Amino acid sequence: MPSGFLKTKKNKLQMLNSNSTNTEDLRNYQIIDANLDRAREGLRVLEDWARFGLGKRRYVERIKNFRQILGKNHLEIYKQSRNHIEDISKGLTHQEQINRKTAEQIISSNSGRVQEALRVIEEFSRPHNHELSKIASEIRYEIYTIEVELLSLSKRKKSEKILVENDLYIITDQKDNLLEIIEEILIAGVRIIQHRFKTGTDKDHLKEAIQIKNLCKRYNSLFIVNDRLDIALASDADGIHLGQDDLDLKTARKLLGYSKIVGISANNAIDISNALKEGCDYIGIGPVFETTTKKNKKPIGIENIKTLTKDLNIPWFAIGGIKSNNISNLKSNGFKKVALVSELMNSEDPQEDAIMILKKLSNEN
Ligand code: TZP
Ligand code: MG
Repeated sequence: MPSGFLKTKKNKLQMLNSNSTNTEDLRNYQIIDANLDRAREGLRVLEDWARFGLGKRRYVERIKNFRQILGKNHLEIYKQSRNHIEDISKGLTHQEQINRKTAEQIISSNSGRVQEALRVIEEFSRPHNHELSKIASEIRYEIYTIEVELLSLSKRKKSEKILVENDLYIITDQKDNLLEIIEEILIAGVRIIQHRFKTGTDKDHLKEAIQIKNLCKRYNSLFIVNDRLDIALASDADGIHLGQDDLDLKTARKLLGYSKIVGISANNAIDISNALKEGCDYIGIGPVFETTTKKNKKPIGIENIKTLTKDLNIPWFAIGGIKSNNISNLKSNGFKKVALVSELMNSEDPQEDAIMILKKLSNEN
């Protein structure tokens, strides 16, 4: 078949089925064959991360579907062209491949691999297999979105791990030397900080939030903003903490995206159940005891909290009136995680006190 042959629909089909394929066609088919394999391999990496790394069935199903569509379109003529020209670049690796260590790097590079392969398929199949070209283009666009979503979910997974692995959650109060206090607490080993502010200007809050966020980042710690979604977004916080009168969880998720965690304050069975249904990442329950930080909130007490948290299987933090000297009592009642404001914010030596509290929370004592 001469090159530049006018390809009517009938002729295209004939070409796909005939044995009289010319050299240019064979080259194109070989390229498509290699790239279909490449795309499916990359998709398999993304699928397995969605499955085993994230446990996200929805993504597993979507990605598997793409693999199957590409598999069905991997025609015999493409496979038969596999060895048309010897592949002189076989086994070639790049330093970048060796440097890939984190799940995020693997997701990014394999999404890129899939996108590139699909683009090649799109170009080289266009003249003879318009259907495949269109499929490649459609899947490529979907992979752009899936890449972003998988990366966000992976980031959130990291934050969730910090929530699970750490038992001390520190909330800020307005202090002149707040940054110093926070750094001391971070040095002590605290890995979760919530920035809480009730008075002052937004400008100052944002400035301070960014400073705390940078500190937290340096110490691989979570930075969560209380109440304010705008400040959380602008400071690129790891998440937000919402009370029952704040923005609802669904709206917060919609605006924050998949990468951020959302914590909820709940102190009764209905609020806890709603928070769980809507997919919050952790719950703050309290006040356990009377507290001057939230004067008009009636304590709910240890026994009530025990009942409320009996079947709770996400991280939860008891809050309200918790001090270094009542932690062992809470621990003996089965409480594992606590959140504190005044105990460390008003401490003479926040670092030393944080170390002591961390010790009490661990099983060392
Ligand atoms: N939510 C319930 S009690 C409380 C909040 C924010 C305040 C806890 O402060 P403190 O000083 O640790 O008692
Ligand atoms: Mg609030």
